[in-house]
Amino acid sequence: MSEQATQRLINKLHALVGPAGLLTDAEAQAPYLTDWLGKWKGATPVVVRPANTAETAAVVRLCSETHTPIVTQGGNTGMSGGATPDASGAQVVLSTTRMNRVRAIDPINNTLTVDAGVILAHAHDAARSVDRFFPLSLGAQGSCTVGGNVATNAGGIAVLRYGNTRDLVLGLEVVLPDGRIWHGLRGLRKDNTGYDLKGLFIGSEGTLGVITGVVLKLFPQPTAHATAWVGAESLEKLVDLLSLMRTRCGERLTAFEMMTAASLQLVLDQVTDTRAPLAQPAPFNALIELSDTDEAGLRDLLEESLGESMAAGLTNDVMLSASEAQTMALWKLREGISQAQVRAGKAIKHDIALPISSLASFVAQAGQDVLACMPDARIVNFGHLGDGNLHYNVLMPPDAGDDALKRRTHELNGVVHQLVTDYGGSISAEHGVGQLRRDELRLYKSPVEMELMLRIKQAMDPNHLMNPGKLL
Ligand code: FAD
Ligand code: 2HG
Ligand code: ZN
Repeated sequence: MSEQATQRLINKLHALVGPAGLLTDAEAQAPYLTDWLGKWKGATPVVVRPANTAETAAVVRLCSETHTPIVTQGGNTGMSGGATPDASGAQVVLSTTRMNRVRAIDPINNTLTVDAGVILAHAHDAARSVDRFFPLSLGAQGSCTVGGNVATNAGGIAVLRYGNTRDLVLGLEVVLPDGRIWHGLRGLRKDNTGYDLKGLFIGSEGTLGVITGVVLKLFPQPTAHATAWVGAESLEKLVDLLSLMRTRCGERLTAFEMMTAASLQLVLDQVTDTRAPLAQPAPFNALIELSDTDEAGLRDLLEESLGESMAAGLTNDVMLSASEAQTMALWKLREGISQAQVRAGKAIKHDIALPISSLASFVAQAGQDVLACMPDARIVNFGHLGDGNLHYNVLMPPDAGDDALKRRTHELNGVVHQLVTDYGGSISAEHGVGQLRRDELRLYKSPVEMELMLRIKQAMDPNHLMNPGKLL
């Protein structure tokens, strides 16, 4: 874009959103031009921050008329580079962070309607204010937005009980690529009036439109929790324990998170104020949580189930949390892994999903294949075992340069993702495709699936202005 064209665009945007809605200064723009991991960097003529849906529609219409590409950004906590503009300097960043109103709460219908820029933790607070519960829970909940959660179909630690974001959304309001607004903010549990349009936008990573409003499903507030940390000798045993816990505890089993000894050690080394929960380190660990609206028998159920698992030889060490402070300390160990990895150096990340029954066999084979390819690899394997979702990350030696990282990323991705595919898994479980997996996607999805996705994109965004270079 020429300098004059850029200035004309900025002037017109200024007329639409006012000075509070525009960032043109390099220092003010900086946080919007790189991601949480510091992996991607981009440039933009302007960060535009509309205050509401009408302003968003006007901005998108202007961008459509001027053929200006848009990168929508929420809390910028994504891990696949989806919210970072490219380096061309031609892509406008549209930040949703000023759209942060709770629009309506209906405790009878069990729904919460929010602007897309509402921070996830604020959605939790809003639900709690009417004695209801919104279950989506992830380490970034203090800064990610509900719109970003929908756009990435975020998962997190309660999917086992409540499902992914897709299962928690009843309605959407979306500004389409030509600036029209789709008013789909329905709070209905049943609505068979044709194609599931909202389903198209969930997980679309900003490539089909800008989500501006969301109707979320609410649940009864669980008032009782029982939490334990367990150690196991093998992943097979942990998977069997998961099965036992599901059979014994049913819906009360809310979280079943796994981390290897190496993942736990990383947190203990890198995050202050943490200590090992078990006296003897175990090769595989699980953080297990039960929850219910009724305290009666919950702790006993956890204790009895874990007693049974010890008798069956599935676990060799168990620590039951005795207080809320202890529970928080256990969760700090689990949630501290991402930050600990960043401190420990460069990591080659794999966010993969497998059938739960194949996890142990996959991990055994992947360990051999990765070490054969990179003998000095430090595998940091952890994740949401209850959903079959592993964060199978590989830490690079501290002295590895950018070229080595690039080469090894390519090799390791090939090894890990081919094995994932052989086991019937997914190479992108919960973080989204973004820039990270875009080129690999076409290697692992069938030509039919790719063609259908491209046709949908072409039909909805024929000028390819919504988040170009991401996902497809
Ligand atoms: P952004 O990062 O701003 O954007 C992500 C993508 O969504 C981009 O493609 C962007 O264009 C698009 N987008 C954002 N808002 C909109 C909108 N309103 N309309 C259209 N498109 C939009 N993820 C999990 O799934 N599970 C986890 O357990 C988890 N844990 C995390 C822990 C940490 C410490 C961190 C840093 C991240 C974690 N994440 C996790 C990843 C991240 O938090 C989620 O992907 C989250 O949903 C992103 O929300 P956001 O608002 O930050 O989106
Ligand atoms: C988690 O489960 C997040 O903690 C982040 O999804 C995973 O850092 C990662 O690889
Ligand atoms: Zn995760």
